[in-house]
Amino acid sequence: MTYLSSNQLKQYEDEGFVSPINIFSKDKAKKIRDEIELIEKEMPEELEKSGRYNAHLISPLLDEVAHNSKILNAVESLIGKNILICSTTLFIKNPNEKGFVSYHQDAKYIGLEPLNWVTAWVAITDSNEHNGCMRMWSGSHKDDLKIHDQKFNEGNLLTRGQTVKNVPKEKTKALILKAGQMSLHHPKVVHGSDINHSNDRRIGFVIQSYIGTNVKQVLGKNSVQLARGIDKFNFHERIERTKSLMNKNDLKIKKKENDYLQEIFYRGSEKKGTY
Ligand SMILES: O=C(O)CCC(=O)C(=O)O
Repeated sequence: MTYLSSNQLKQYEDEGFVSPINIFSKDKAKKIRDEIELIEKEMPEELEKSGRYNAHLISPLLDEVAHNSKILNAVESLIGKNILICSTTLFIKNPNEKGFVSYHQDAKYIGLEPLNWVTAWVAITDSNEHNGCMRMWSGSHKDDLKIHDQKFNEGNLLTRGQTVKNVPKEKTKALILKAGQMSLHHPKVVHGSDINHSNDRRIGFVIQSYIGTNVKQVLGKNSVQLARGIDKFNFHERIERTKSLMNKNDLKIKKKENDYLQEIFYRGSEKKGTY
């Protein structure tokens, strides 16, 4: 189940995203939140800054999400049946912080080519206009890649504060999700998100991205996990799935992978941001 319907495929084709898609229950989402918060309590710096990447390598519940068959069925509808998991990111916006995401296109800086890949944004808490859900510029994935300013601005949760100018706000759509739902978005769709004005955290676990086995990393190196199918290309090194929470060896692998990501994200940049 949960292969995308023809209406959902049309939404993706026309708008560059499909949302909302039910994945797991609110109770399951709460258990996942508890596991994230346990890691934060036991290892206060582990998920901070560039540590927010690849938490699925140290958390069995996030690993389960990344390999969830409902998500993979939907992803298969878009990129085919041979699927790799290439990095994940926790996008957390705490209340009383000024975190936002400037409008950008993922394909501009992630280095994955060809664009046979898709990002899954999984809501671990509700995500809505009050707490800073993602907004998508509907249809913008049909255009070329746009010029991005690099702003390194305070509060921006993107590495370099990559920003597309003059986004017509009236053409953007809020992706409102309940905890346990997800959205899928195209590598070229312009999207961003505002500040969290609520008094609770907004947590998104983002598989960024699911890539077809034919996709290369052209800016550096990423290791991957096989999520489904077969990989006859073998472009990437493989990482084992975690078997236990905060396992010492997994923590080392996560660190190594995140160092690779820093090289990709800051390639050619004179300055380095927070993430
Ligand atoms: O979580 C957010 O607000 C933005 C996430 C994002 O930009 C992405 O998933 O590509």
